[in-house]
Amino acid sequence: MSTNLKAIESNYGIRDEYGHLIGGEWVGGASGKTIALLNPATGETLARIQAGNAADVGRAVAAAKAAFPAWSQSSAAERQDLLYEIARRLKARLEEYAVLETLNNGKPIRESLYFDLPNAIGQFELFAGAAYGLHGQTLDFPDAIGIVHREPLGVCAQIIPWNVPLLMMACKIAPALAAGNTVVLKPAETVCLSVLEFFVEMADILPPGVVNVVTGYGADVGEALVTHPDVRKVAFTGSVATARRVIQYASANIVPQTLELGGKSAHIICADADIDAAVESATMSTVLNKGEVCLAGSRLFLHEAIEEEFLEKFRDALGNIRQGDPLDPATQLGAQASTMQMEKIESYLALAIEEGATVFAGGARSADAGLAKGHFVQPTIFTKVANDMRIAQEEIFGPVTTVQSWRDEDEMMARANDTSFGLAGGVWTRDLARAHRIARKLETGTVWINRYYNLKPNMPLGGYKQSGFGREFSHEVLNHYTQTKSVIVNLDEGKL
Ligand code: TXE
Repeated sequence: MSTNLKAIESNYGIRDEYGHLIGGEWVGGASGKTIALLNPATGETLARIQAGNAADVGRAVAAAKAAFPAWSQSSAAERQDLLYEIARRLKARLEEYAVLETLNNGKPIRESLYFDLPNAIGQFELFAGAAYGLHGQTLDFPDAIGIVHREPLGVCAQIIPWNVPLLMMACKIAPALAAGNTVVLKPAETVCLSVLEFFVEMADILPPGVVNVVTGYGADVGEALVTHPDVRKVAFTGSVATARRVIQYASANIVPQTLELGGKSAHIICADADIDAAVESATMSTVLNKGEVCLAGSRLFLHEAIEEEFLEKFRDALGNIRQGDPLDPATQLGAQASTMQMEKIESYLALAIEEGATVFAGGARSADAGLAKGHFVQPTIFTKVANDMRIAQEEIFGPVTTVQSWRDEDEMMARANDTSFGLAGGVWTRDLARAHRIARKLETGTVWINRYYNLKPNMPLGGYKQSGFGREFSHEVLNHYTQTKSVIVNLDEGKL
């Protein structure tokens, strides 16, 4: 990487204040109130955003509704071209967007550069191609022909979280636009700098009103958006608690929803696993994005034959993790994204002790004086964890892994599946049959065998159970952004 990232940080004109993007214009919010976006590694204010309200949402939905007829009738070639252009713009300024993601979220720059941005670009490229591939089907009957058209839905409300904003934005907007829908996006009120800067470019690329952004708190903007009578689809990524509300809001107007929620994924290590590779994987699974990832393999199941060796190596590996300035290319563990998230993690660190778990590594805020101003947590391993403890059942969303041991595969599988979540899982073994047996039994939307955390733009991603419903990241998502219309043509003129 040739560019000096620090130089980008100082030169990259982050605005003091961002408006809402409505109908192609950046406008102030009706409330006149703003919210500070912070750098969680230092506590400094980076910029301010509008604290939106229902009036702002009303204007944005009206703009998206007005843009829908022309956009939905545009040619696939046109939409493909524009989606590729979006991907090209992301690539052209990849390092700048990566810096913004890191500044506001606290994730290590190496992750923004090599995980978040490439995956976000992949979504636009995938759905640029998909725009052309979208078509209906024909049905043949003895006395009629059926034509099944695929049509877009209309205005889509999309609510995204703060942990991987650019990627969440991409995987929601790209399929919606490819299918001919228009969008009102609500990013998280704590982390959205990269998304807002990117929308400055999007406003340049797309016709006015095709994408709109309203910032603000969930209770003000999110609720107004989901309950708006002109919204035809809701896509939400966030917590189960908020999803319960979103489901209720969306039920008022019978609006279809896709929900991508939390996880508490089992990462299963068998006795015959490649221990060093599995340790590396567990280490990455603990620290990637500071553990603020719904897919994290945060419940580690170690076969008792290798448990001792594994734990020693795992602790050593976490001990060698470089934590610090998220903009430093050598940093592997950054800062938790917000004060709220930091406090949540600290409460779980305390709860683990109350519940009787053993701190095998970490277990506290990072003590290094250089990290005192930011939200830094030591990478943590809890052992002696029972599956019914809250730390084994609830999403901590920090660099914290809980360990359970096992001997009998069936008994372990019962525990692995004994969770309200079902997002992902992993298994490490050299035994092919066992790997597939376990993968088949895991009640989750994704299973990795002998690797973890590998995303492909075209792999369906989504959850079983309370991890949500619907899928993202693949052509399958286009079913959530289109509806079919069956047209039956009579061929037998003498009959009705
Ligand atoms: O989530 P919320 P929070 C989990 C993770 C985390 C916990 C809490 O465990 O610690 O959730 O995070 C918007 N109507 N995940 O409180 O509230 C909100 O403004 C409509 C896992 O930040 O779900 C933001 O834009 N929208 C998850 C988005 O919902 C509302 C990623 C997510 O915030 C709203 C994030 C309302 N009433 C958190 N209230 C994942 N699956 O990756 C809030 N929002």
